[in-house]
Amino acid sequence: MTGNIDYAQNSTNSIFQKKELKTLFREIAEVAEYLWQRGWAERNAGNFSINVTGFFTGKELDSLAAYPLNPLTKSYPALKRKVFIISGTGTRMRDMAKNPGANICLVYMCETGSSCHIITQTDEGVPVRPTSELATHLAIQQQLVEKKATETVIIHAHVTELVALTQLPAFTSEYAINKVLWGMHPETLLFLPDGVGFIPFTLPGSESIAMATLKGFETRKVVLWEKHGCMSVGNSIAEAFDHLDLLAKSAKIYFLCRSAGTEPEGLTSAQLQEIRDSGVGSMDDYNYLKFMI
Ligand code: 2HA
Ligand code: ZN
Repeated sequence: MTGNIDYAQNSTNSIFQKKELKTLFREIAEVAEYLWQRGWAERNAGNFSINVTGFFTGKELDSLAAYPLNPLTKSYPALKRKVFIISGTGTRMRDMAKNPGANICLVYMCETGSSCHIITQTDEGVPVRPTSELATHLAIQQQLVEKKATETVIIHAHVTELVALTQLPAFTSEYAINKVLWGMHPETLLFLPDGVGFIPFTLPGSESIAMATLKGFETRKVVLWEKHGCMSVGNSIAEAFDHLDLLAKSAKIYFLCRSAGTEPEGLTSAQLQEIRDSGVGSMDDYNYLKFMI
């Protein structure tokens, strides 16, 4: 769906005129382009959700209850009366980059959190349905709300370098995959001191992948799905992307060393400890580094 926003979203024009949404659409477009250019969102791969409840007044929220109701297979009580921008099912990231308004789905969670009102419609008046990974997005969004976390954005992408790493039996444990990712570049440990979660292969779009991912996000900002892709949370869509970009860099360095015919040494335990102890330079976001190898 690459049509013009005003044309493609007739019924929701007034909502889309919100200043905050216009700014957000620019950020979405930028990151969608990165995901597409890096080859991390082939065909209709990749999806995201953003909690945008703060953009709406109580009165505006009330008015959203008039839109068509879509029952959910599970209830998310902590998400009642919350509004989310979620990528539309079957949409392509390369189209999202050109026109987010025509490719996202705006949903308003009902009073009980067991259904959502779908605000966005096509020109034909058909509701734009959310991504197939909706169960995982809502489960994590609920966890973020319950934890009172500052993060509002979740991205799922098929980060090639990370998927490739999970194809290697040597890295199919949280310990091994964190060791190699941290070992390839100091910034990976500095910006992701809690490391990544690792979920053995689970059916995409299923309730079981949602539950397993939820567990991973209890302590991490990124969770890898074996032989499929990854999920990342952030305070902005740019930050969620940055986590994936950083990890991809580490994985790329590993594969470059391997294609040069050698096994990389990796940062040694002493070097990693030195980095943990320092919390230096541009990395002042994390001046305490707690996770030990
Ligand atoms: O959005 O990537 O895992 C399509 C997917 C499902
Ligand atoms: Zn996927």
